[in-house]
Amino acid sequence: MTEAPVTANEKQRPLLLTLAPSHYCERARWALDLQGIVYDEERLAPGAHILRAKRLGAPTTSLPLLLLGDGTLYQGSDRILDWAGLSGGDLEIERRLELTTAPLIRQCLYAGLLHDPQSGIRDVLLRGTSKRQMKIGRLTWPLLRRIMAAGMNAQPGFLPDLIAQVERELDWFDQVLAARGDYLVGPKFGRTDLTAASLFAPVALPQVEPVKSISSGITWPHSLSPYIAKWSDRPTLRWVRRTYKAHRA
Ligand SMILES: N[C@@H](CCC(=O)N[C@@H](CS)C(=O)NCC(=O)O)C(=O)O
Repeated sequence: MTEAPVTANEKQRPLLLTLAPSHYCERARWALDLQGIVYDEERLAPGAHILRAKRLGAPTTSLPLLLLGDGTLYQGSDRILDWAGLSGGDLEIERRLELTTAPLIRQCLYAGLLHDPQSGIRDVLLRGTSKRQMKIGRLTWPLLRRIMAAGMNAQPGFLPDLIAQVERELDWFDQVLAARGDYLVGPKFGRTDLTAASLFAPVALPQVEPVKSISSGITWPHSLSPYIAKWSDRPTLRWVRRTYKAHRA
């Protein structure tokens, strides 16, 4: 079989490196899609991402990373949004979402998911990665899951407090929406809407691609399922699903 010729253009496509279910990675992915930027995505398994980021010379190991054809590297969803030309957001709202709301949501969900062998989170984290990473990820999962839980301080004992803190973030954002309406800044969909919708997506569960496929197969543990159900009707999460439906397709 002859290989299809690779054009210079294809060679130079930006490469987005992700941990697929990460909401920060979804934020970057959505921004590139919204701006019509053609890129490739490389999904990495937790653990394997550390080697990849270090080899690329990234300052830290966190994803998303965006690698341009000329070797320029952008780390962090915020910088990737800037590079993609998404400007004009509300800095204060985005900062709270990025630095407080999103880490809390992640810590809370992983405090339940990583400790329940039936949750399906292992397969969600490994889906779409290379065969080798998938194999190593499965073999090392008992250790990997403990390292992840320790790294995020995601322990089941913290769940009552984490749930209360997530509820405070939902209270805050319900109020933001009540004050601003469906578009947070200006008359149309923009950077802050995209940021809020993507960072709340893990609890809003929009049934829109690519989030739908990436997160499929999750079974919520009993420690979380009543809250996921209860939160679902909150204005914030209804807005997230509406926003995904209207703007993510
Ligand atoms: N503020 C960063 C946060 C990125 C972040 O926390 N990424 C997580 C995934 S949700 C990560 O890569 N964790 C693994 C690590 O730091 O090695 C952003 O907006 O990109």
